[in-house]
Amino acid sequence: MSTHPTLFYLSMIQKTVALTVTVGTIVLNLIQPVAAQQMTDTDQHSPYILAVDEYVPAPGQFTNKMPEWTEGDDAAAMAQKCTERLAANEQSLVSLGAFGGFITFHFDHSIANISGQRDLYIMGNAFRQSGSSRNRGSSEPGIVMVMKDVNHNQLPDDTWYELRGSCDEDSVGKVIYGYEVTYTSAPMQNIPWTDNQGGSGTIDRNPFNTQEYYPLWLPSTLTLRGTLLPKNGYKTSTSNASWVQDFMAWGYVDNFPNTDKQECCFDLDWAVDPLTRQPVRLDCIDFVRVYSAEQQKCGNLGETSTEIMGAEDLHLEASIAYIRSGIQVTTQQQLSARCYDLSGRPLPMESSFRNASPILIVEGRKYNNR
Ligand SMILES: [Ca+2]
Ligand SMILES: [Ca+2]
Ligand SMILES: [Ca+2]
Repeated sequence: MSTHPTLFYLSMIQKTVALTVTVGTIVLNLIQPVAAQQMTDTDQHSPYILAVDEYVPAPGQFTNKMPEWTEGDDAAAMAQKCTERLAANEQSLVSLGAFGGFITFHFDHSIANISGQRDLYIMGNAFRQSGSSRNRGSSEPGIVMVMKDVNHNQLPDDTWYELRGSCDEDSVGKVIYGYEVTYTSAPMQNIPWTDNQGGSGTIDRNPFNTQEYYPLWLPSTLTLRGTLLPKNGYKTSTSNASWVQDFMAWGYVDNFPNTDKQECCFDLDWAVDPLTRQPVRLDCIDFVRVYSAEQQKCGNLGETSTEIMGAEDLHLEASIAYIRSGIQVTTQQQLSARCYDLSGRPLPMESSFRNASPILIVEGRKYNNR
């Protein structure tokens, strides 16, 4: 788990804001806790990833390599290496390995769910087969999960929701929800796995990547869970080098090329419970997770493993405006129950507040009370 460097979340530490409230001729100096969404204490916000919280790749041919593990690196060091690759639109690749491998990251503000718009752009390294008019080439679909920091502790320890994708609609009966795989370390050998469906297999070594394939900073067995998508890889000839992968129709990371931007953009309206698939209404989110959602091997290409190259809030200004509106509303609501005069006597704030048409000042910004 990484730390949150120099982060200041208005809501998450229950920031205390000094208020000056003028009600008619009465001037009150109040201390009010503000419970709004997450935002760093700066005037300049970035639409790009601020930091990576967790990096738990499954075994794979690019695990320990992208980013590179070096002796002594623990989970926090590996998360920091991912931050260096992804934050501030750096656009270096991070590989998530085989099924279930994941990464969790956050921005310097909550991302609002703007109605009727996609909210989040996530880049991978998918590409279209040259000369093909079909939607196929290299597609290693990863599933997006999102979380709101409901308990305001700056940690991704609340409830994860999944963004549904096209397989929920066009592959009914072929998707396995609640899939679970356990990998076991086998130094410098193929990595064995078993799943909760009675299946088993291996993540195989190849001559192109000669490092250890099991994540070296993690325990020697690793159980990863999620939604398993139907296999999308197949051979186009008898050659083991002729594998391609069909693009899923929509809703996955590392599925379409980044240049097909709309196909790499996600709507928070797609959020569902990961198991029941019941839709969930989210007004904003604080953490994003991407996990590798295939368990397949494609000849010389090896195992399918989602890569991520960065992410972007598609509507930075709208997200910031939403957070600021949350501060205003929450503060006004709390004022009705928490106002006292200068000698400490409770005031019937709600009625006098409305009748006097006061101006509320929060951090130097003025708001009308209507
Ligand atoms: Ca939206
Ligand atoms: Ca939390
Ligand atoms: Ca890829």
